[in-house]
Amino acid sequence: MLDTLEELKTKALGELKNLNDRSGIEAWRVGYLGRKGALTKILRSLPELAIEERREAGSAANKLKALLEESLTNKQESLKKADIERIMGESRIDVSLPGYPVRLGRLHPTTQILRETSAIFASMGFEVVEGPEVETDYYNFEALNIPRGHPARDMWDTLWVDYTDEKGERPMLMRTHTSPMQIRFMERRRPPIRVIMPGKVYRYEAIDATHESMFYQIEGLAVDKGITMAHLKGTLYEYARRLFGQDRRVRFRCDYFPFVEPGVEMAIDCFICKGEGCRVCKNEGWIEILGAGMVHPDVLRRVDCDPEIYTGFAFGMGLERIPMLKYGIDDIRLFYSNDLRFLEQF
Ligand code: FA5
Repeated sequence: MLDTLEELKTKALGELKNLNDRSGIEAWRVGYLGRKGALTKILRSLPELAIEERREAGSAANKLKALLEESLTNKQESLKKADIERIMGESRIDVSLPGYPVRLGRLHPTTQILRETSAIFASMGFEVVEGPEVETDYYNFEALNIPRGHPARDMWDTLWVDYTDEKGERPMLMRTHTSPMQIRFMERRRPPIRVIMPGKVYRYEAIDATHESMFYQIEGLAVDKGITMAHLKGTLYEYARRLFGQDRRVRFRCDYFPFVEPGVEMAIDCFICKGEGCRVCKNEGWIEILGAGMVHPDVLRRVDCDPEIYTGFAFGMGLERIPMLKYGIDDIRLFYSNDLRFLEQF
């Protein structure tokens, strides 16, 4: 019996040594240690042996069982380790390498200027309010002294919303300026009023270096007792100085807008040619950035505000023109064409 056990040991360990796959190892286990395995059979036959032989053979068989079980565990462990090494080698994971840097986004130049502008006006006591981009004819034109058929409608090439009301008219449009917010705000609030109202506006426009069909405006409105043109000029001078520095020149000239009287336009000297004339300023030396004026008495009356008691100023500024001036950007089309080479400079 001892010889049989010795033979079994040599055979089993020899076979196990050459095995390299899980199914082979499992077959080996079943063959030697399973319910009908070779060693199990020997262990079961021990009671048939004579008492002397049984003791010796029993001890040897149990030792062999322990040896085979331990060898099996070792083999399984080394196989697992080899598997891990193979996977690590294949996918080349080096956990000690630093990770990829996270690319941080940044604020769009329009957003940056909008925030800077809002902060400057806020420091002068103006609040910030937003309004709808799809407007009615009433707020965009009628309430601003521009009735149907008025030639001033030609100043704003309008994108109309494809909607017809019961009277067969098209009353909805994409707002062409932020001025409708003057009416919306004054309908709800009594003077004293100091507010800026930024947002997108839309025009059916021939696009060039300084004209887009979608751009931002900031509307400003101040209504109170005793507001004069001097307040308008002082406020806008202060804004220009804070944003562009003391040496920038500012020009006010008479202009016409039906909802202000008198009306002006404000321009800043061209940053490219320093006033000598170039493509960007269309050889004028100046770039117009806003329209402004004293709120028309009829506009005040329309919102139940007595023009004998209250006066006010309003302005509407093209927002993209501000970073163009500040950073020397010579084409407005760069703002919304999503070119990272441009956007990453801000
Ligand atoms: C208006 O839109 C008036 N609502 C401004 C106003 C408000 C006047 C309050 C009086 C009182 P205008 O069409 O000129 O005005 O536009 C105002 C500014 O928007 C311009 O000075 C210019 O800076 C900018 N702007 C106009 N058209 C474009 C365009 N196509 N692309 C980019 N900016 C533009």
